Amino acid sequence: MNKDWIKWDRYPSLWCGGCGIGIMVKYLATAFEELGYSRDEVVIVSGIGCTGRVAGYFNTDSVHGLHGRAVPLAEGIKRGNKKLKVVVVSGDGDLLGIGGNHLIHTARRDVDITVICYNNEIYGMTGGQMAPTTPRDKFTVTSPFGCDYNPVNVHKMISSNHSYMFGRSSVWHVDHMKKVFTQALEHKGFSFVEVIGHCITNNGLRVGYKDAYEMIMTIKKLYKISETLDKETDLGVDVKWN
Ligand SMILES: Cc1ncc(C[n+]2csc(CCOP(=O)(O)OP(=O)(O)O)c2C)c(N)n1
Ligand code: SF4
Ligand SMILES: [Mg+2]
Repeated sequence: MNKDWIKWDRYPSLWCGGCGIGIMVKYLATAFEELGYSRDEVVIVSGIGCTGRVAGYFNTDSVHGLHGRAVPLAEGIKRGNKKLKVVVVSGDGDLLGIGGNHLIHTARRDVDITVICYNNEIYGMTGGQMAPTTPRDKFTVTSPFGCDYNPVNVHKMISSNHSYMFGRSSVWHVDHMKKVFTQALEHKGFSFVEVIGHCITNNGLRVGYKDAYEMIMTIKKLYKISETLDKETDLGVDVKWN
């Protein structure tokens, strides 16, 4: 990775040791570099949350926006200057909970931006509460007997329009993650990448995981790279053109 993409003077980062957000940042920076993008043409937009702090670490123009509003902010930037590559990086709570309505409509309008969602299946920054992405029966601090509801179907949320790209990868499958980022960034039209990750501090340790390694190994075991995205544990890409 070309180190110019990251504001190294801000490290060590505020993320906990063992958190997967930094892994995602590394492979996104590598994807930018391998695609030959210049730092002047990339804008990173984030909402609020641990993942929302990503905007502050990229050595590009970036905006750390309001909670749930990263997507409309990014849409405005893109509509103002179509030459820019506008990339949203934010959390599942931010993009799919409070910001869910914006996401549905920006995707429907096929705005040419890329949205990258770090899905740790909880609200990390505020203490590990159950989120719309929390799988049924999963334990969190606010679902001590297991979550009673089905999680949102992210793939379906963004596919109202007949043109989109949806990709899912994980913090364990790093080469795959970089490939999916590359494909999403080059996609003409709306693209969304769900990165399956983990939160060790406010979820893992509180619900019985020993450490981050154990959480990442659980992701490795559960998620498989697949030709289709039939199951929510399939990693891969679905591209539709008009
Ligand atoms: C309008 C508003 N409501 C609630 C909050 C509190 N809040 C801060 S971060 C957050 C959740 C973030 O969760 P997620 O997007 O999944 O990010 P993570 O920390 O898990 O990376 C919430 C509810 C806020 N900052 N602003
Ligand atoms: S609280 Fe969780 S999501 Fe936030 S930085 Fe720490 S491990 Fe990562
Ligand atoms: Mg989260």
